[in-house]
Amino acid sequence: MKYLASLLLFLLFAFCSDNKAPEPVGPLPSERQLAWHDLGYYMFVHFSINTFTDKEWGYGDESPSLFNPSKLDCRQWAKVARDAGMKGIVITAKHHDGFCLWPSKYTEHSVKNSPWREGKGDLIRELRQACDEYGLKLGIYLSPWDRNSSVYGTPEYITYYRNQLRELLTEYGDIFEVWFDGANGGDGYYGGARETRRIDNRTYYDWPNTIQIVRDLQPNAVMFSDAGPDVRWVGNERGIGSLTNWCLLNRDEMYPGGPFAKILGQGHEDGKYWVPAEVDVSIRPGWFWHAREDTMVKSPEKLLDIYYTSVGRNCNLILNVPPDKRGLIHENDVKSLLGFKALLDREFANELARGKKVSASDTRGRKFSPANVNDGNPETFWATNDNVTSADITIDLVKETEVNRILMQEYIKLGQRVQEFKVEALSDGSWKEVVKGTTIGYRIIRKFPTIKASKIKVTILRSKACPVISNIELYRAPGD
Ligand code: FUL
Repeated sequence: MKYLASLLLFLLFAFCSDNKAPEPVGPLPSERQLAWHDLGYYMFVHFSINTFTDKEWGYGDESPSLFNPSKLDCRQWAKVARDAGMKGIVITAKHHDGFCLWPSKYTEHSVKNSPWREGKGDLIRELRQACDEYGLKLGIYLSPWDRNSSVYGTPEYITYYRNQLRELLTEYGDIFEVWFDGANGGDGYYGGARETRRIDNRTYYDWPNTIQIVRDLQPNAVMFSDAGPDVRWVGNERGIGSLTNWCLLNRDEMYPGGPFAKILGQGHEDGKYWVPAEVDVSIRPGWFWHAREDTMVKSPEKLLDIYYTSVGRNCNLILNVPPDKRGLIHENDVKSLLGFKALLDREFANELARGKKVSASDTRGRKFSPANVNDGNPETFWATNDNVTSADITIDLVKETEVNRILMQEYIKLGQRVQEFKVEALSDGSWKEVVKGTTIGYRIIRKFPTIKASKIKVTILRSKACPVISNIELYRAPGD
């Protein structure tokens, strides 16, 4: 009897330790950040008075009567976004010129004094409805810099800014992202003063209290700025994420508009907070629509390159598509976006790893089996024992198969861990290195020249703690 009890205890212990998940390695993503990671790719819309004045930065003295789109149709924007595979739209509710796309109670400088819909229009409401119809999330950009406001530069402006933020966060349903731009202060109309006003980026906006308003009113929204708090700028507007890309950042050392481009790309390996990078880039040279740029829309192939250097580098992609004077996304942009979506579908049509036999040099226990990396379930993962920070995992493709892409994901709920890895292919009887890399994080997708491989081996060379890999996919994309 005593013997039986000890045996049961032993078995129970063995079973439990076998199935004990690794301890997390902080910092960790919040729920709202996890939901954001899953979005991957969404639309940015720059549309305002600049669309009608052919400018990128309005001075702030533009008459609202200039805002008069003849065929504005947010449903067209949403349909294009949905058809292009995007998950949401972030709109410039107010750009630096201060003109508001919704009838704000706090200013006359808005659509309510424009001829559009005879001053009764509310573009944010129309976009909300269109997003709902097409299953998209809605985000807002509210420029902190306001070249129209007479009180910009004084404490009164902060109250004005927060009042507007409250309007946007209470009257338009769920907001998934709030975009705080880094461009700040300089010359402007400022209610007729027509002067230069400088502010101290670090202190003027009193960000902690503004951030709290967003948390209180939209707890599920992430906030973007150069320095987070939830999502950081990637440091350039060319569509390029860094190959080494930690989702971690010592954001206390940073502030919007500061000189941090390189750090923003790479993040901090030992950063104190989870603040992943977002790549913002425009489909045209400018952020706003200009007739002369109708022929300069990025090609589907260029957009695919950008997808690889953003979504493929552990970033989200916010792709700007500026509607024209009619209030419609121009035909050339639509064509390019749909062409890009077709390329994307072709690129990832042929997944080769799913269900194939997988083995690893070390495994923590049954629950964390290597087979978890290709079961299609993002909640299961392969993990090694605690003391093992270097290990390999091999997918057996059975027969020699052409491969040229690999997608990998860490199970980031337990933190970002991998510091260095390589990928090899067993081809013609020998192992050939096809990719060398540093970080993985939420997701990376790497290209390599097409190779005929019977096995693909991923070796984690260095990791902060035992590696925790939730997904590996292999593709044979068209072309080389
Ligand atoms: C910049 C702004 O100054 C541009 O006009 C644009 O809105 C871009 C996304 O961010 O900082």
